[in-house]
Amino acid sequence: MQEEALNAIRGADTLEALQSVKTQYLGKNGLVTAQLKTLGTLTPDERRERGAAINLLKQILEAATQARENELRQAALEARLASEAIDVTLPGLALPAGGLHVITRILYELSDIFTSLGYAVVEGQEVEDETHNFDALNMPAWHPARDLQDTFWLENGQVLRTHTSNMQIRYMETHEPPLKIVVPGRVYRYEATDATHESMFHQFEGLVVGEGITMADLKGAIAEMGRAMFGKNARVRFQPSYYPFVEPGADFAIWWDQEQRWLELGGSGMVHPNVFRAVDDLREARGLTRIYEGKTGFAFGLGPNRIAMLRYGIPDIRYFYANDLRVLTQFRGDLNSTAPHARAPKETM
Ligand code: FA5
Repeated sequence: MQEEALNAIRGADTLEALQSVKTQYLGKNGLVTAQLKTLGTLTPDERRERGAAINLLKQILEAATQARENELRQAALEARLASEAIDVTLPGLALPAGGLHVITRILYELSDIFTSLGYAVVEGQEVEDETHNFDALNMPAWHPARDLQDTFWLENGQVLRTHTSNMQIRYMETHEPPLKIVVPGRVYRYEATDATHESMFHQFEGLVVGEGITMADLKGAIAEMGRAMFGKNARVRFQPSYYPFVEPGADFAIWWDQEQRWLELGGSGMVHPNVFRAVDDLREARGLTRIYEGKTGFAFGLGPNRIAMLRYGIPDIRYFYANDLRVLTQFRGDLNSTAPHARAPKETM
């Protein structure tokens, strides 16, 4: 019986099977228990001998059952650990990462270029009054640029600024020369949209004022920007142009080597004396010194959307603001490359 029982115990491959083997031999109605019940029919000597033998058998089977149970529990634990094992060397799940908008990147890049040339970065308001958006920029009420078609007027008589040039006036009104600033920002025009025109778009303005500033300084600054944006062989072209707030005025283009053509970027020129006069009037009204008349300076304003369209081959300006992730995620890129711009000190007026 011992051999038979031990085989059954060792052969039990689940805890349930082991339990039924145990019951079969050691249970209340089990085979070993039945043996004990026969002891009463024996002589005292036989009973002692046989009793000891049955007890020994009982102990052996109990020990074997316990050992088998330990084995089965250990195996179950190992199986569970194996099935739940985590491989910490596997690569993690990639979460979708956001990034800076392509226009933001261009504005940061431009800000960084001019910061390295000693310019301060200034941002300002998009809701503006006529004085700062038009009048002080030598654009009196009769000027064609003030045509209602071009401007979003608010009910209170203010406008959504049509260009970042408003910040030329705002900055000079409260700061003394010499000064060098650039102004990235949003502007608005009441225009039908098409592939190259939006009613909301971005501009990047520059203003330098001091003593003896010349057209050569303007060309140097634009050429420097061109080289930094488009490589050291970039060439700059100036063509005469008219803006009421500069004299002389010039549009500038950069030679786009890859495309073998000129890329019209924006307008520029020497700050018009009427602008300095208007700024001094505004300063005087604030109780500040008239300090700008007789100074010299240059200004420029360009469209960063155009840089992005041509640099990345984006055929339609409306893609920039449509929030289509299929477009935007193409410019997630390396955030480190723009980190210094994000850290550059910025004055908000
Ligand atoms: C101006 O806005 C002048 N303030 C620029 C300036 C500043 C001249 C300082 C002289 C001195 P203009 O309207 O040309 O100029 O606009 C400048 C640039 O903004 C254009 O070259 C073009 O790149 C961009 N732009 C103009 N209108 C739109 C539009 N509707 N959608 C997208 N980009 C536009």
